[in-house]
Amino acid sequence: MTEKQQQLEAFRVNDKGQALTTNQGLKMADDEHSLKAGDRGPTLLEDFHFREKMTHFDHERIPERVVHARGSAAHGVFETYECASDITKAKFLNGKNTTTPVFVRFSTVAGSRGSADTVRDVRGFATKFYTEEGNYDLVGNNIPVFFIQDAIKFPDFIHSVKPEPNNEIPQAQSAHDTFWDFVANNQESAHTVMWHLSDRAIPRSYRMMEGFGVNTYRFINAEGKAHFVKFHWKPLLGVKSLVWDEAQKIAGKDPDFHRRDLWDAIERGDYPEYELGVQLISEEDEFKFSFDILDATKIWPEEEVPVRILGKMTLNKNVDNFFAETEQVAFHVGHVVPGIDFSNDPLLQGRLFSYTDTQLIRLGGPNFHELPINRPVCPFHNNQRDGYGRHTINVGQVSYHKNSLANNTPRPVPEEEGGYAHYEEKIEGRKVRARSESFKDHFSQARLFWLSMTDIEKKHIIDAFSFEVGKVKNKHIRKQVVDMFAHVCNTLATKVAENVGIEPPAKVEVPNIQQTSPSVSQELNPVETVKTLKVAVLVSEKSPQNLQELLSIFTKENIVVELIGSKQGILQGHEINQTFSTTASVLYDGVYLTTSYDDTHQQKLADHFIQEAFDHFKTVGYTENITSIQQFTRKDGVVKSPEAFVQALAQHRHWER
Ligand code: HDD
Repeated sequence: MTEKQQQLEAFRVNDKGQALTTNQGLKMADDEHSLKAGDRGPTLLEDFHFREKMTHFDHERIPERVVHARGSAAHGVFETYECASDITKAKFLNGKNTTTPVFVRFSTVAGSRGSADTVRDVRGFATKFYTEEGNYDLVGNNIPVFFIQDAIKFPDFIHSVKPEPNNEIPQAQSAHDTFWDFVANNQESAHTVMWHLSDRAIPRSYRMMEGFGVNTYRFINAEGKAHFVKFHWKPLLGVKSLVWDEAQKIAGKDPDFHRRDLWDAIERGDYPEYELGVQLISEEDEFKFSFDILDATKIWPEEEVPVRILGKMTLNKNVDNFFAETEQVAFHVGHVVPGIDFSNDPLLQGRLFSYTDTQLIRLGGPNFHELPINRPVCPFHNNQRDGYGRHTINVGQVSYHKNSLANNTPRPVPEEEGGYAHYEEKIEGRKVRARSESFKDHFSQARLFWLSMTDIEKKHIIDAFSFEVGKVKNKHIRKQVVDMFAHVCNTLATKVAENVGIEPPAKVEVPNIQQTSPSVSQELNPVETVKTLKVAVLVSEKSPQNLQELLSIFTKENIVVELIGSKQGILQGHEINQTFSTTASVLYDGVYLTTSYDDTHQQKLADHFIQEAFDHFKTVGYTENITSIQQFTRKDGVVKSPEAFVQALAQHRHWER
């Protein structure tokens, strides 16, 4: 058990088997009837039990997060592969095999708490490291760049992507006028929009997406030497995505798709794993790049600045209580430890204000650090006192510094002994409301990203543009968007223009980008594994008698299998988990057919199941000489044995169809 789990254990309460009491501990004889003046009479004010129960219920909700409201979280542990003391003195990154408990919350950005998981959106990837030096929060996303450069524009950007204020439509979607109006009028968004329209924005699973710190931070080692740093999480299962049609259907069939996937994987013991890596640029090299390294709309191409892998995080425990843990966890980019500091990235600087500020309203006051999930595992002492919901009973008469009554304690700790001291960066300049000239190139990296895509990735981006801009009602905005993205690629913009019924853009000059950055392409960096992919096996009484043999070929490879039939029950000793009405093809990574169905309606449903898997480029396998499959055979990824199926499944999608 990690230190954090031990700490949480003290707060866990199991109500099972206990007597029902009020919050004052009074056992109650009845919990079903309010106290009334006569059987049919009015309820009495003296019914303290009714009042307490109802009052608590009436106050059960807290404001949802203004962004990233929809999320899901898990506990785990981070372990270093090597000692990184040459670059940072942060103790949790020093030493080999150093372990630190973590809590990670994944999220979508735009939707409300109850919105669907598989919408097109950036995903949040926030990690709290409970280190011995205090909590360190790495609050990142699954896309390495951001829509804006300066935090003062964050409220504008978020207002534009959230449901429109007059009618609160649409939920959890960027495909509407205000978002695209913002994009067209704030062209710094170009690069991130390209990522947002790529497959990155519809991940297959939280377990199969990268994480990025996005902003530029600083690492400082014990000698005081500093590097600029960008953080990366790389999933061991590789980066995989849904296809758009599938994502939309899942939003209806199983709006909890990602949440369920994460939960189920951890319950099965298929613990999600991610490697932590850093890109480093020394202080001397700050100005050696064609982009400004403080600009959050820019990546540091991995080919130019390689990622150094420091360790691995494993998520191995689900929460016990969603509200107490997932909902109440409070992340903040300003929660740092010695060895980690900030850069002057103007987006990061604004974030440093916003996170604590938002917790004050969301968690109802300044004592949210005392909530079990937010407590550091090391002791904390200062002279802060009182406020709503204060738990700590600070004893003694002193709550100020300096003092002699408590021998001048709690005392500041010198830097040499582990006290946090900010990096002494030299700053000069005028006070201005302005943006540096070096932040003004908005299209070079948008084009770099585009040129780095494979053909199928490019097609998906064009399709996504056509969908999103096609949903924009205002023709002028459509035109502006098309004209804007002509600066990335004229062919792209022209195709979108055609699809959305707008005149093609005038030819404009595109940035002179020759190179590509293959590391940004998912397709060029496949991790071909079938581990934990989910397969539907279609069965009936007519299935061959060797079901067990087939299933063990799959389970040996750690494939997750569900049996689908026309009705539930037991077949050859195995439970038929789902029927065509309780599940859907879109919820699986591949389909294996062992039977045809006598009932024509059931056969129709089975055909639809296969057709959808086929249309979504998934692996389809079959054992029998089944006539219904014949239309698909000899197509890529449609295979006739379980062994061939496993092999084809590792590719995940068969785009060549
Ligand atoms: Fe933020 C939440 C990630 C820019 C203001 N942000 C939030 C969460 C993630 C991010 C993952 C959810 C944390 C959780 O699970 O509780 N945010 C990012 C990234 C950004 C970014 C990677 C760009 C580099 N954010 C950003 C800016 C501002 C904020 C520029 C404001 C100046 N973000 C917030 C917030 C939230 C938040 C309003 C809402 C809930 C919360 O903080 O706890 O303060």
